[in-house]
Amino acid sequence: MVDAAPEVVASDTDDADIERPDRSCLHVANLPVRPRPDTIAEVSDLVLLLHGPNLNLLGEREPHIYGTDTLDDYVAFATAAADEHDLTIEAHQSNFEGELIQHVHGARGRCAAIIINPGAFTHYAWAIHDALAAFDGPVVEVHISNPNAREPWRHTSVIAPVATGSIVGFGKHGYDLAVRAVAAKLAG
Ligand code: DHK
Repeated sequence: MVDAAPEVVASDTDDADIERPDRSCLHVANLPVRPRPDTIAEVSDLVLLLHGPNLNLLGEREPHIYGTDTLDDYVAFATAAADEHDLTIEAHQSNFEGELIQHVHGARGRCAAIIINPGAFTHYAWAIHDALAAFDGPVVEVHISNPNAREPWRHTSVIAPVATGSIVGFGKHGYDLAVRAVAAKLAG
């Protein structure tokens, strides 16, 4: 549930007789209000689980970093956790930014939450950032490794600012934690 926007009232210490322009746009309460994030949760148990580029190679790719579990294993971890919370995982992987964006768009009004490991798109894909910003519901960013402990270019996430929260560095346990975080958020 979104907290009510704090009321901000412009201070008014000048001469009351001076004609002023309409300053209502400075009033935070006048900003458009996005639908409550839990609106869809009331009718859907679907959680979209998205994986970005190269994550189809999990199990073969740099196992010293990403381990030996396959993408199917990760989806299975998430599904097992979701079962415990009466949630349903819908999983997709793509190496294409536009395809991931289409999945995010397709989740609008249909899925209760999104869990996303955007792969390297994490670090520069502003279009995924914007797509997620247009989704009303919890968004959890997950990374198998801890990007902050790796090369400097991985230290920036353009996804984090539009995520409800980020879980990094816990390998497969991150997916379990992500589902639990979503369940807790949806429960209010
Ligand atoms: C996966 C990737 O493919 C990288 O590009 C990210 C992330 C980290 C992960 O740890 O899951 O930098």
